[in-house]
Amino acid sequence: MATALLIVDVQGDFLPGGALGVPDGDAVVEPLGRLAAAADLVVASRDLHPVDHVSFAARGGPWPPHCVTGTPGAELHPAVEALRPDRVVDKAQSPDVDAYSAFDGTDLTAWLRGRGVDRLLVGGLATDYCVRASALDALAAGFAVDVAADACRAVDVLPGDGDRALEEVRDAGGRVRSTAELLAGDG
Ligand code: VGL
Ligand code: ZN
Repeated sequence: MATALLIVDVQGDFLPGGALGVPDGDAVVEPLGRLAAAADLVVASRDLHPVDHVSFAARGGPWPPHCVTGTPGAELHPAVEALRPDRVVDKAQSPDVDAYSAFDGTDLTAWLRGRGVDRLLVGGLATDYCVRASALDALAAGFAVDVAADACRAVDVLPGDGDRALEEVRDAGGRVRSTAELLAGDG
């Protein structure tokens, strides 16, 4: 069986200086590169919204406009592009529906199963939203899940949101490890 790295939403608007920049968000890129080299497959997800998306403040949603299709903020970090992901999975493209999980409304489960994947390493942005939702959905779908804590960063709208998200992943049967631990193969 195979292990895939899932790189969650490492896009311009979630990086420092972006519309919804995650503090220190660019720090995830280096550990993700090391994990990619150790994984059998690499999948990158993208949050990809139409201009009138329901999650935007103009429609009463919680967020400023971000990751609008065709804008630089929607593009993957160049270092993630350079990893040449085996699959890029887009989500939350419908104007009236939001989706935090890379599995929500996509064919990702079937795509992974079709390639013999039984285990996912997960990192990216943001810990408390799309990493959390993707890891929980992966566990619910029956994959073994290791979140690389140092390869994630949180929005932390409320202080501690990121840590609480990792605790939820643990409670659901996932593991939270450092990139170094995952590469050493312990735990
Ligand atoms: C995300 C907020 C809004 C994420 C996406 O990728 O974590 N966060 N849309
Ligand atoms: Zn979004």
